[in-house]
Amino acid sequence: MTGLNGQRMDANVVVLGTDNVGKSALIVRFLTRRFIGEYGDIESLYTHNVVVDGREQTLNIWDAPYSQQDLSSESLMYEKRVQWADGFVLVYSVCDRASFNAVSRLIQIIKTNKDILGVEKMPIVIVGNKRDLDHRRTVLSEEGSILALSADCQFYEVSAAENYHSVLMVFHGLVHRIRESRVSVKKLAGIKGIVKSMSAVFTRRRTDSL
Ligand SMILES: Nc1nc2c(ncn2[C@@H]2O[C@H](COP(=O)(O)OP(=O)(O)OP(=O)(O)O)[C@@H](O)[C@H]2O)c(=O)[nH]1
Ligand SMILES: [Mg+2]
Repeated sequence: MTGLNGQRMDANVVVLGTDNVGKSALIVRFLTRRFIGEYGDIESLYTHNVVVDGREQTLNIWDAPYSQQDLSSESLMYEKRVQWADGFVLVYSVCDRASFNAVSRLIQIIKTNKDILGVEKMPIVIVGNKRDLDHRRTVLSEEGSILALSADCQFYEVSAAENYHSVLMVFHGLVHRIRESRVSVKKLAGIKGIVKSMSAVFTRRRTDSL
């Protein structure tokens, strides 16, 4: 879908993370404001409209159960997903250290793939879910912040089970990032255009003086 000025109005979001971290819970909370407890493992694609900074935004959200995420970088399925995406939500559980480690690996894979595609800065939001289970916490908030800082991503700790607002912030944050990245892609294209026309001027001068 494109807007009046040719700008795309929708954005594709992929939600990734290991088994049982609450990816589906997070998405369903965002879409319905509710927490229903059990979500099954059906791969789903949702479309949802949000208003961010007074502007409407259509989000296409891909929920892939971990069992169906083949994240080896050679896999065709994975490549398709990265190419389709305008932004990522990477979810771990604050009570699951392995799920946190997996997020670091995902960031590396996404960045490598998007570099190949020539994307400057990929919009990524890191989410530490299940913050209500503080007594079972094995990943500190600070660890999430440090990872986000070092990878230039946004970071939120949330509880899909207990809170709607923080989940809303995750998706709003991602929309901000996606809009920023579109502006910078445009700017880059603009700069390339200027460089091209300038070098055309210089080339002409050189031939003129011959
Ligand atoms: N206490 C608590 N439990 C949660 C939270 N979010 C999800 N859960 C529970 O964690 C379990 C897994 O949630 P899902 O949303 O199915 O996890 P998933 O990441 O989609 O898992 P797969 O689809 O199997 O990859 C469910 O039993 C949820 O009820 C949370 O914020 N707090
Ligand atoms: Mg799921």
